[in-house]
Amino acid sequence: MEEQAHVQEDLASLADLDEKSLLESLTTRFSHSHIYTYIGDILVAVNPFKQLPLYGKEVSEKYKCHEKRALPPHIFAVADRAYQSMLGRLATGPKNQCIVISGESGAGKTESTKLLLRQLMELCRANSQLEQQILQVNPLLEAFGNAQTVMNDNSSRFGKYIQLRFQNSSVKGAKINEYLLEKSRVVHQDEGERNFHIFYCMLAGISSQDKEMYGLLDPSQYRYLNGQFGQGDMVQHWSEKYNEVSNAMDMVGFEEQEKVDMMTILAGILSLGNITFEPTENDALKVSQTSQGWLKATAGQFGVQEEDLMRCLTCTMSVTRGESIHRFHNQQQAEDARDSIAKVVYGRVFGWIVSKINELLTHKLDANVELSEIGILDIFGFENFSVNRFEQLCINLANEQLQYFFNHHIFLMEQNEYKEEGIQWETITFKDNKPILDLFLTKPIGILSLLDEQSAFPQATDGNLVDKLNSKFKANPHFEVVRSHSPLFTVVHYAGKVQYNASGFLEKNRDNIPANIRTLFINSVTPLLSVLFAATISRTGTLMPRKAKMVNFVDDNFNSTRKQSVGTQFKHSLAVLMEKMFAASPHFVRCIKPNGSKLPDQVDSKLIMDQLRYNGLLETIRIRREGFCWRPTFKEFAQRYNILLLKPDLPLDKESCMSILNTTELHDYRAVSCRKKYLVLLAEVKRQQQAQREREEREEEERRRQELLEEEARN
Ligand code: AOV
Ligand code: MG
Repeated sequence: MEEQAHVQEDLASLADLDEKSLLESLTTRFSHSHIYTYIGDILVAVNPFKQLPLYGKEVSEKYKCHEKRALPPHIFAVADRAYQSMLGRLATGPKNQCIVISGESGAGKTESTKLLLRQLMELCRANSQLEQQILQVNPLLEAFGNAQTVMNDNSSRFGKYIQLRFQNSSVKGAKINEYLLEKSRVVHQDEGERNFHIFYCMLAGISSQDKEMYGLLDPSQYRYLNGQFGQGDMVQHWSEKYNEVSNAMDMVGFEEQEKVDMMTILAGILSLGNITFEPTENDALKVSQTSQGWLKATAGQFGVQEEDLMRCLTCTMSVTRGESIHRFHNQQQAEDARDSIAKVVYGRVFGWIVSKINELLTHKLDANVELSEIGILDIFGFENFSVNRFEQLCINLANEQLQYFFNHHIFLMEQNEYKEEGIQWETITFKDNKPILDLFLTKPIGILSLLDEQSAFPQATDGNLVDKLNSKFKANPHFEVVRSHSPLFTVVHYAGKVQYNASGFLEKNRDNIPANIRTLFINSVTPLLSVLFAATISRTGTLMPRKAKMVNFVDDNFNSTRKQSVGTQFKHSLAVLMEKMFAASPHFVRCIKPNGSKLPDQVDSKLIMDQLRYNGLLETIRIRREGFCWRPTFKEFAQRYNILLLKPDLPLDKESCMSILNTTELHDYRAVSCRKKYLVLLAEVKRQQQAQREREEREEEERRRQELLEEEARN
């Protein structure tokens, strides 16, 4: 039986598929190092947390233009299918392809993305400068957008959609959309976590001469790094990474001056973090005596006047009826101002890197040539922490949207299978999460529009927002009111209930930069900084849809007259993404984390089961079980039930099956032999069998209990 299970490569063809058999098959296969398994056309990938000899040159060659079922399940097979489908060599469907990779933190999404990219480059035999550039995009983005977290040493702190553009069979360009960079990490990291990789790379990798030029000091000095750096091997590791990143930048096409500017700005962020404040004699606030040096350093690194920087930190200026009013900060406000400058600068550097990559990788595209596309989506999975903030709300909304997309796809897939077998499609319901999407997105009274409405009132508080939500949605089955002094509310997501804490929602949704800070940076003598602030960019600016083929940073990304809220932009970018995805042929990769300790060869069944539920695989199975769920072959069926006819030597064919079925009371079956030689039975049969089994078990238990009682009575 065990031998059987681990060779079963497509679990959708298991005769008897349920939650338990799914889990068992996956874990048995995993214990034999078969980390990849199909469920129909979905690839399930269980993270091995060790290097397996699965990705070498020969394997890569083998998976070029192969027959789907001829080779074991593999991530390269997904690349091949997408590529062949794009070229129209496989079944019909839209030419554009999208590969959706999902799974929780540390499940292996980013590794899968890299393997897919690599194989796609092999498939189109690019071997050009462009191929090298495309392959360098990931290390570059990872340096600036990934960080060590408790869940994953190389955790992506942003979502991305990479689109490869092809003309016939050869790649001509690439474009990246990034989603929701976790900027707050720049100024604060939780226990056991780190800042973005690039800071450590820079400190370990830059020569001491250059460090002096950038004004970089010993890593232990910097508050934003939490005093954490590492020694020996660690420093060696970061230093090698730095060379990698530096090479990647050269390869993609960044100019030397841009690199220097970027590093100087990052050094400025580190210095800024060390500025502290103290009260003056007359109750105002000033930069503390001990951090005057840091103020000077920061101003130098940002290329701004020390005076101007200080003013931005210690007071807010607003213009009312042509009069400018200065309001002095208290200690907390000054610290907030400092941190928000660090966040906005980092966010813009990241946004700029993405735009620059896009510009460099699309500028050769000819607007008059028709291109087809393969997109790869590597996006954060569903999150449910002890405290869930605005970021979790956005992430979970994205996951609802993807779940909706997924549901539609598997539902259609099942329907097609019925069609192919010539079976009448009966009404099978599926857990449609549209009502939850509506709760978020409906106008004028979805969660996001109410959030915008409240954000527009300068006086509104997060508490007001929650009151509004409570009064509008108290009757909504996907919303729950929380009785508490804190601004809490609960959303019943497809993957379970999540309680959100609305503290900071309005602020984060507005994401305003005070006018004086913008002016400060526009006047910077560092060219890159002044470009970064020359116009309004949203933090998700690179997500905005664009018609232009050439991506010009200033004109394209920064040009927005009316600033949109973060929620609205995110909603918009999701809508654009969905539109693209619905118009493409989808491929799904579901990544599974086998244990919570990042260890090889360890399996935590409950953890896996939870993930199967979150990522919709259990729902896939449920849909199947509601329909013709048991799909034995004629041979299997005849072997199992020939006893009913008392003819053990019955030929194992369709006719025998029909005779067997005629002797039973069953009606809900279809015998089909056109494609897969299935004999299909309806769920009802299974239910009857299950009920019978349960009855027998109960009787057996009752009998044992009686025996025990009698025994006790005898003693
Ligand atoms: P994620 O992208 O899904 O998490 P990663 O792709 O970064 O997860 O994988 C986490 C770690 O698991 C990697 O750094 C590798 O050590 C290991 N790993 C993943 N896939 C493989 C594989 N196929 N073979 C060997 N090791 C692997 V996150 O970005 O945190 O949501 O936010
Ligand atoms: Mg990742």
